[in-house]
This record gives sequence, C-alpha cells and structure tokens, in this order.
Amino acid sequence: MLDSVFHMRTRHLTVAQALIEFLIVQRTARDGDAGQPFFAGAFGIFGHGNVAGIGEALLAARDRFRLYVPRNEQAMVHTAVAYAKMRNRLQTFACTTSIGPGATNMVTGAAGATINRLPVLLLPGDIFSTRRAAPVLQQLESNSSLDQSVNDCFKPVSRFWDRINRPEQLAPSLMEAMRILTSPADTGAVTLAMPQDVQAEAFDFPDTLFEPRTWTIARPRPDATLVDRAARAIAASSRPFIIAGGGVIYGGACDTLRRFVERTGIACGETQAGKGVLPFDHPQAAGAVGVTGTTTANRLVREADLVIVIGSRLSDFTTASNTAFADPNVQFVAINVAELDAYKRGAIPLVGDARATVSELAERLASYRVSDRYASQLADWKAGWETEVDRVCQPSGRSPMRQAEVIGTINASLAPRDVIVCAAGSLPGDLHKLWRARDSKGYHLEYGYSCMGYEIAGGLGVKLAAPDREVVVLVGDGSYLMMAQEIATAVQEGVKLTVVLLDNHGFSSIGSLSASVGCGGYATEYRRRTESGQLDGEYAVVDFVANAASLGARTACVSTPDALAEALGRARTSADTTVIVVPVDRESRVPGYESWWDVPVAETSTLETVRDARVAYDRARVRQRPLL
Ligand SMILES: Cc1ncc(C[n+]2csc(CCOP(=O)(O)OP(=O)(O)O)c2C)c(N)n1
Ligand SMILES: [Mg+2]
Repeated sequence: MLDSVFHMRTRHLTVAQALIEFLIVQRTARDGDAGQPFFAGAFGIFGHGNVAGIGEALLAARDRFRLYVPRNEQAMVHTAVAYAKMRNRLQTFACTTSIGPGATNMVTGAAGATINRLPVLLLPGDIFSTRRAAPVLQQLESNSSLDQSVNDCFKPVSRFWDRINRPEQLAPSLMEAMRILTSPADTGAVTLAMPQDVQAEAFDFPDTLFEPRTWTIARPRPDATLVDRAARAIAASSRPFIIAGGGVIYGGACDTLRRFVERTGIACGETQAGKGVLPFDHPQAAGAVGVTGTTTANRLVREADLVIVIGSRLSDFTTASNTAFADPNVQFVAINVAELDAYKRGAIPLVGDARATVSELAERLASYRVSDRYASQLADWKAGWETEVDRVCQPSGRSPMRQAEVIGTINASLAPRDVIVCAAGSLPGDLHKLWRARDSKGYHLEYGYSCMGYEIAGGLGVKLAAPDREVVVLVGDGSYLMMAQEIATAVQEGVKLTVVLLDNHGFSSIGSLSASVGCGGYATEYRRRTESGQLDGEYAVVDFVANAASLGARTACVSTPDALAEALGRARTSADTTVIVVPVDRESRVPGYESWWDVPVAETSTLETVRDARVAYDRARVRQRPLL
C-alpha cells in the first residue's frame, strides 16, 4: 500500500503481527563481527489477554520465530535471562503472557533481570484500551484512576516501561525498547504492556519498521584525563587489588584483563558474576572476594591502598557490607559502562567498556610492576587457600555427606567447559569460595537477586544458549520446591539438564543466619506441626526422586562421593535430563573466611541469645566504613 505525501510504503498488520515481525529482524553486532539475531525466539503462556493477538501473530510466524512453552511465567523470564547472561547480553528472548496473574508472575523475573543488568523483553497482556468491556476478567479496579492495571507493578523493576494504547505508539516504543535492551549501561527488563484489544487491531505500519536493523554494541571509551589520573594513582600504589565483576565477562574483557594482571602482577578477586574471569590456578587469581570470599582475596582487599573495580556494582556481598577495605587511605578506580557504578565509593570514574578501558590503562602502566614482597605474599596465600579447599572438600566417610564434599566431587567430575548453575541458599556462598572455575562461562550464578527458583529455569536457558556444553544445575531442596516444574519443559524440548538436588530438609542457609542473629534457626526446617502448636515434629519428607521422575527426568539418589561421581558420569553420557538427589548434612557448613555481612540484630529482646548476638553485632559494626 502507498501512503500519501511521503509515498511511504506500509503493511496492513495487527499490532501484534507488527510487533513480532519487528522482533524477528532485530540483530546485534560487536567489534564489526557478523552479529546475530537479538531475539532467539519467544517464551509464552497464553490466556485471554494474548491468545488472539500475540498468539495469532506467533502462530503465523511459527516457522520463522520459535515459541517455547514453559510451565510458569516467572520461570520463563529466568530462562530468558539466563540465556542472555550466557550469550553475554548479545541475545535474549521475548516473553508473552496473558493479563492479570500471568503478567504479574513475571514481576520477580523482571526484577532479577534489571538487578543483574541482563536484557529481556516482557510483553504482558493488558486490559482493554477502549475500556468497552471493563472490568475484564482479572482486571484490577481502582477508585482513583481508570488508567491503571496490574502491569504498573513492572515500572520500578523495568529499565523501560510503556503501554501501547494505540497502534501509532508501537514503532517509537519498539525503538526505545531496543535502545535500552542493547545498551550495556542501561540494559535490564523492558516491559511493553499490550492491551488485548490493541494487540488485535489492524493498522498501516510503515515498511521501514520491518527493515532488518543491527544494533551495534558499543565499547565506549573513558575520559582521557581521568584515565591519566587513574594510571598515576595505580602507579603510585604499593598494594593494588582488582575486583572483577560480571561486566568483565559480558564485555569480553577476560583476556585483556589477564594480560594486564600478568604484566603488572596485580592480584584479581572475583565477585559472583565475575567468577571465572581468570582460571582458579592463574598466579594472579585471588579467588572470590567479600562475604563469601577466600582468605587470599579478603586479606589483599583489606590491606589494599588502591582498589580497581571493573564491571561490578559493589553489592554488600562484595564489600563485606563496607568492612572489606581497612586501609584508612584506600582509593578506588572504577571501570564501568554505567555511570551509576563508576562513581561509587568516590572512585576515579572511568565510564567505559571494560576491555577498551583496561587496554588504555595498560598502555599507561607499561613499566608498573608490584613488589616482590607483594608477589610472594600472594603466592603464599594462594597456596594456603588451595590446601584449605582440599581439606574442606575431602570425603568425610560420613552419611549424610557434607555439602562441601558434594561440591568437591562435582567439581572433580566436570570438564572445564561444563557449566554449573546456581542461585540461592547455602550453595552460592560455598561455590563462590570452593569452586575451581576453569572457563569464564563455566560458573553461572544468579546472585544479584539470589532468587530461589532460578536454578532449573536458568539451567534451561544456559543449555539453550550453549547446547555444546554440559549443564549441571545445583539446587537446594527449598529452591527445588519453589520451582521444579521447568524439568517438564526441558524434557518436552529435549534439552538435557543434569540437576543435583541437595536435600537438607529446608533452609540450611537461613537456619545458620537465624542462629547467628540469636533466633536459633526458627522456622527454617521442614518439620510437621505437633500438638505443641509448633513446627517441631518429624521432618516433612518429600520424595524428590518420585517428584522428579513424575516430571519426566531420569533419577538417582546417592549417598557417597563415589556414587555421586558415578551418577554424574551416567548423566553425562545420557541424552536425557537427570535429577540426582543427594541427602546432605544440614549442620556441616563451610566457614566464612575473614569477612562479615551486615544483618541487623534486634536491639532489644526477651531472648538472651538475641541479646548476645546484638553485642557481637555492635562489635562487628565498628569495622564498617562510611565510604562515599
Ligand atoms: C524467592 C526467594 N524467597 C526467599 C529467599 C530467602 N532465602 C534465601 S536462601 C533460602 C533458603 C534456601 O533453601 P534451600 O534451597 O533448601 O537451600 P539451603 O539453604 O538449604 O542450602 C531462603 C528462604 C530467596 N532468596 N528467594
Ligand atoms: Mg535446603
């Protein structure tokens, strides 16, 4: 069709059809490479809010745009986000839901995406724009406004939010959505709420909307004056330390950083998202830093006179709630694409891409090298740490097994490129400390939101993104019970996962935290209610083997390291999804290593244990520093 004055060619499509046609032709590219489609397809669960609009459009495009059908809307966002993380933010999925509960089920996933700075496009259905049938099934009504729906909940957890009330709004909104999704600094969840009547409405969309578009993932350079200043500060430092976060991996800066630390000798600690930046046995790899850090990294960061933060948002787990940096004159240099992060802790802010910025610093520090004393101290502490890992992970011969021996056994059974996936509970801390990462994409932890339920759904996204790698999901029994159903999706798709489920009858992590705040582990075990009125009876046992089998997985239940290694070997050679259930001892925990986490303890209490905990808390807080 030919439109008036500008002779603009148009296509007569529904809003939903135009949306899907647009998504199909969006691409990303970086460093002049050939690039890839930005959307690997869509995840969707249909209801009256999307079946006729976006559902029809996806049906019409089914040979060009793959639709995956998960079992839960929150889970599908985790899957999409895990995929995006595995693909270094160069690709993701769109997620479509009905209106109401289907939509709000995605809110948790959206928060996880935005907090972890990972792109995902959310397309919740929305109430009638025309309001002609209001209130529609599942519509939230308000006394104060008709311009409100449950989708307004997405606003604070989205980097960009819009509601498409007219077909004309679609094109500008999609362009903004793509700008944000592909921006390394601003990416996160993007929500386009799609009223169900508008989805089905036809309109003459300009042909230009459907032209293939490649979004270049930029490598912004920092300000030259600030790079000079940062280089001078580093050159003048005697005990520098690097904190590497997820931005190093997403920016493809691992090799550049490795060469930089090899040349300068500066030790490098890793956040959860940054673990794997260096292989664990690299001479400059200090390992995990912060609350769940190694002695090596925590001592180095404590003594550091200059901390170079690269691609990290410096959460409390990394800064040990601001107790990690003990040198009174410690200075910070922060490299980050996001201004928000680069300015934290009064750092010399190098707002730029990790790879480009580290290269520029390296050029200016060609003659800088740490002292021999620093180097030998690092080597000594590293050797001591490896001995500690061996000690903690060695088989105990006890039953049930300790979690650390399970981790040690899995680590020894996996090949360097295999991926472990985890998110919440006591496992992330133990893995951060103990796991010997040998590949920058081999350690996949969602610890920005630490969302129980991410593990299996996330594992599915990792495997979709990296079908050539073995993917092993580690999940606690609590997390499994929140969201195990995506095993059925994995089976349906023929996407193979190996899930290791550690059963300790509830929340071991929160149990120990509860004890540390004087609350004795209250309500953190799955126990039956007794006549006392309390949850202090027998364990409320779940047959996890039967549960996983019912979802279509192969199963095993093991109680020794040898049996676990054998089950992992069988899972590796199998084409099917396997769930290996491992009972673990809830009380044998991996200790903390010279760090602290701020969890406020009740200032007044009838319980003596709480009062004691408060005394210890007040004492520990003295080390907290008001770093701006
Ligand atoms: C969705 C969600 N709810 C609650 C929490 C708080 N939380 C963190 S860990 C945890 C317990 C996890 O239990 P499990 O998966 O069995 O792991 P374990 O602590 O036993 O290692 C809870 C309740 C959370 N992180 N995510
Ligand atoms: Mg548990």
